[in-house]
Amino acid sequence: MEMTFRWYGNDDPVTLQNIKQIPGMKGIVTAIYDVPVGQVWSRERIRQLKSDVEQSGLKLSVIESVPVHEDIKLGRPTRDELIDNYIQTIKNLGAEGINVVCYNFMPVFDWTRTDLAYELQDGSTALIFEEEVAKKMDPVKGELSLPGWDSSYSKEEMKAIMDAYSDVDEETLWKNLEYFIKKVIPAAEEAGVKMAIHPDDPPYSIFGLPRIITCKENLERFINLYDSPYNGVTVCVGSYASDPNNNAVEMLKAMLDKNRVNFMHARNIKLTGEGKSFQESAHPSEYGSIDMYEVVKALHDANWEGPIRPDHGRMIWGETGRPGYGLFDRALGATYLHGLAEAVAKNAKQ
Ligand code: DNO
Repeated sequence: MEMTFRWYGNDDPVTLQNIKQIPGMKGIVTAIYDVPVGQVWSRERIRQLKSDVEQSGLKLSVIESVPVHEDIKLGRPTRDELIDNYIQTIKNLGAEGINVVCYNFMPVFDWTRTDLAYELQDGSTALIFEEEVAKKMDPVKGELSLPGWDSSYSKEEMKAIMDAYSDVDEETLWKNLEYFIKKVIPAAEEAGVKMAIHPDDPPYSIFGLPRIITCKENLERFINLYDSPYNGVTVCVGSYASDPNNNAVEMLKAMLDKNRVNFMHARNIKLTGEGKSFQESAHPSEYGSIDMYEVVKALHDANWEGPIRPDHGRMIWGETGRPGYGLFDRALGATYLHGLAEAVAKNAKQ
């Protein structure tokens, strides 16, 4: 595995030098954040990003994300032009030597939590999701402030986009995803860029919106939309495990068997036992519901060599910053994963 770390660009309070100093760190996961969704990323901008990263001695390993315009997810007539732009961005990334792109197909909201700074017993704060609280939230009333979605929607725009989705059920979303995949993957193959769809987080419908990248069966359906290793997945074990019906390790193994794991997100969550509610926890197995040893072992047993990153961290030691994306707890997560990998590899040789 190649250990990587997400970096939000030159405005990120976590610097490339901070990241470089984390033991075992090899690569950066980042994106161009100021090109509006739907427009082409120029080769020049990609080259600039790559050179910024490489100056730190790290590699630009993964783009997370090239976002998919809502019109594509909605299947609107404008989608063809937007898909052409998407393909051009993928070609430009490939031409600049970038080989993995993470994206998602979640309507309107990316990852969603009900509290971004819930105080755990040890005084650290974590991201949590409480099913009952989420059920009472109404995005149209402007009640949400979440890190993963575009807060630039005005109240009216939010209402319009939520209304637009009232006609889109899961099957329609599948059709729109298939349309996108069948155009994008052949171009990605040619460009040498492995696509890696991120799970819906949490992996079930929220606010009445359809969500489809959610469970083992749907992952199988997804990879069968287009049979190619370039049509792969990001296995985010924390996202999948937040549905108590999922076995994230089994899902990972199934995707490894099919050679479709193009990117790994490794973080832990603790199901609280109240429906689908969960709290994000420190990475080690003893704090959460996921056995991280089994995750790393599955990757080792499959001789998997792709990029992996620790995912959300808690806020510890007084750090403030972007929810889930501070330096300290993610760095601890990375060294923990690195340690597990060394132990699993050495043990296998004995
Ligand atoms: C959350 C992230 C997601 C992910 C996108 C991929 O922390 O894992 O926001 O980047 O869903 O498109």
